[in-house]
Amino acid sequence: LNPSASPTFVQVHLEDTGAVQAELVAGLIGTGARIAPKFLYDALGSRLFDAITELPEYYPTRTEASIFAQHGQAMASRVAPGSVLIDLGAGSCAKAAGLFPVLNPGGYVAVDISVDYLREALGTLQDRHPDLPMLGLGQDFSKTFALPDAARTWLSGRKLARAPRTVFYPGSSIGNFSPEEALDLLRQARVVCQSGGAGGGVLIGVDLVKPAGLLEPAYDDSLGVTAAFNRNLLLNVNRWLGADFQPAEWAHVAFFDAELSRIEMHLQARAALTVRWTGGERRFAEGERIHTENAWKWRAEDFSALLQEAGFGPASHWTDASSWFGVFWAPA
Ligand code: AVI
Repeated sequence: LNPSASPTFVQVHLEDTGAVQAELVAGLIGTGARIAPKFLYDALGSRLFDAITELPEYYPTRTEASIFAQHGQAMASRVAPGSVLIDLGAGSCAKAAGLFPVLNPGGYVAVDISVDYLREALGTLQDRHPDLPMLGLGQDFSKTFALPDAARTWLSGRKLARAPRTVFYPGSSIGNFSPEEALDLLRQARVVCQSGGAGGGVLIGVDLVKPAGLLEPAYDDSLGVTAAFNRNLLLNVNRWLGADFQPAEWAHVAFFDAELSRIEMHLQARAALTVRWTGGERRFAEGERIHTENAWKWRAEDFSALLQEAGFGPASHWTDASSWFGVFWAPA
C-alpha cells in the first residue's frame, strides 16, 4: 500500500458557537458597527466569491494568474525543489496545483478553515499526483498560525521533517489584514518556514495601489455580485445569532480611502430600522453603516519592507505589465 496515495485530513479546534456569537454581538452594539469579513464565507458566500473572481472588473485573480504563467520558472529558481508547499486559504487548491509542475514540491499541505471544504479538492488532486504526500489542515490561521503537532507528525512520517517549507499565500488575501496584523501573520509564517530545512520562504500575492477608478469597480461591479456577496453576510449572521437582518434593507457601499490605502466595504441602512437577535437588538439610523471588510493595497516597496520587518531576507517580486499586482518571494 502506498501511504501517500490518499490525503490525510486534520481539523484543528474551531471556536465554539458562544465565542462566535459574543464576537458578533460586540461588533454590532458598539458605535461604528462592524462584522468581521470571515462571515462573508459561508457556503453561498464562497461560491459568490468564486463568481467575483470571474467578473470583468475584478482584475486581481486573472492578473495574478498571468504573473504565475509568465514568471513561474523564475519563481521556481528561488523555491527549493522538494520543499513542502503550505497553501494558506487553499480553497479549491487550483492555484497551487497549477504550480506543481514548475515548483516540484516534495509535499503539499492545504490549509483552510474547514477540512470538509478541502476534502473533495484534495481527493481529486491526489488522484492526479498519487506520489505527492498531501495533508488537508482545517485551521483558522487568521489569528494564530503554527503547524499543529498532528501536521508535524505527518511530515516526520513522510520523511519531510527536514524538507524546506514554502508558505504560499496567493490572491492578495494578506490585503484583508491591517498592516499590523499582516506583519504578525508574516512573522508567524517565518517561524513555520524556518522549522524545516534550509531554503524555506514565502511566496505571496499582493494587490498593488492603483487609481480609485480601477479599484472601486472591482469591489462594486455592474452585475451586483459583490453587493450580493456583501449582503449575504447578513444571512450568515442571522443563522449564527438568530437575528432578523433583511438583506434588501441594506445597500452595498465600497470605496477607496487613498490615505489609508484601502478599499472599505460597508452595508448601509436604507431607512431607520431595528435588528433583533436572541437576547438583544440594535437600532440603526437611516444611512448608518456596518463595516464588513477592508482590502489594503500595497506599494511594492512597502510590502518588501514589511517582509523585511517580519524577519525575511531581501524580497524579489514579479508584476504584470501594468504593475497592478505583485507576487513576492522572500527567503526565511
Ligand atoms: C479574498 N480577498 C482577497 C478578496 C479581496 O479582494 O479583498 C475578497 C473580496 N471582497 C470583495 N471582493 C473580493
